[in-house]
Amino acid sequence: MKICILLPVLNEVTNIVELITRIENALINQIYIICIIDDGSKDGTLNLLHKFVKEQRNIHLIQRVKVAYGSMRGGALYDGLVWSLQNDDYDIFVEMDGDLSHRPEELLKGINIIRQNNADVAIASKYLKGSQVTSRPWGRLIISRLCNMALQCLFSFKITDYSNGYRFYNRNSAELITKSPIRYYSPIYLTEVMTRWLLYSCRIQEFSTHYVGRNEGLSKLRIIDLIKAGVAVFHLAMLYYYFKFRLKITTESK
Ligand SMILES: Nc1nc2c(ncn2[C@@H]2O[C@H](COP(=O)(O)OP(=O)(O)OP(=O)(O)O)[C@@H](O)[C@H]2O)c(=O)[nH]1
Ligand SMILES: [Mg+2]
Repeated sequence: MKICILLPVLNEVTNIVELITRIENALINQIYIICIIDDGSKDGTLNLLHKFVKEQRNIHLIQRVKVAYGSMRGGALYDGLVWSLQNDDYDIFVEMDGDLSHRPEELLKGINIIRQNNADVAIASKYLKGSQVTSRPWGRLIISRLCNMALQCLFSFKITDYSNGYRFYNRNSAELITKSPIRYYSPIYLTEVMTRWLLYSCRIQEFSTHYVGRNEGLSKLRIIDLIKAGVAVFHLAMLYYYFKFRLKITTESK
């Protein structure tokens, strides 16, 4: 089975070499590509990435231009996904961050859930028994916990972690993302995609993870991202219940 890892990066010079090396070590004997989407890093990340591409490591680099002030991580993931769906017959898609928060050593754990068809979507959840979160400031821990509780109330209690971007899914679930327009290309993209998977009754399985808070490099998350996310969540909830209602009507009238 062919695996495509979608990796959005912006100014991750201190992390990228270690991350790629650890991914390569974790995926020995697997058929995979790392699709890196950079939005104009200015700290030397791009030089390193060009070097990797020249060395013919399993890397495809997409270079975009950052057009918004806030984080465009969602848009980067989306563009990487569109490229991967159009350019090869990948079976398993992985989303992960470029700041070493998501440990490459857990890649096979998520990949095998999809490979064995135990689920359509697998999520590394920070909030399961057995999970661990280290090096994360208290403030971020509390915000993340509260946001997830609110999202559980709005959408589904089946999911414990809506905000961790360490996710694995099969081709059908990938195609659901590009099937109709996405409204948010900011970090709330993760929640929008999750609502779509819930709407289409994808089989979602979470597994325990060790999340390591960012040690190196600067966070790209701005206060504006949090404000935008708060408004977006209510918009997404309205859309979710509207489409859920429409799907129910269509199914019942068949
Ligand atoms: N291409 C692209 N990548 C981005 C952008 N913003 C963030 N990223 C990347 O997306 C991933 C997640 O971003 P982070 O800044 O770590 O966000 P976070 O994990 O919510 O916040 P921290 O707790 O500070 O780590 C990292 O690999 C970033 O480099 C962006 O605008 N464009
Ligand atoms: Mg991070």
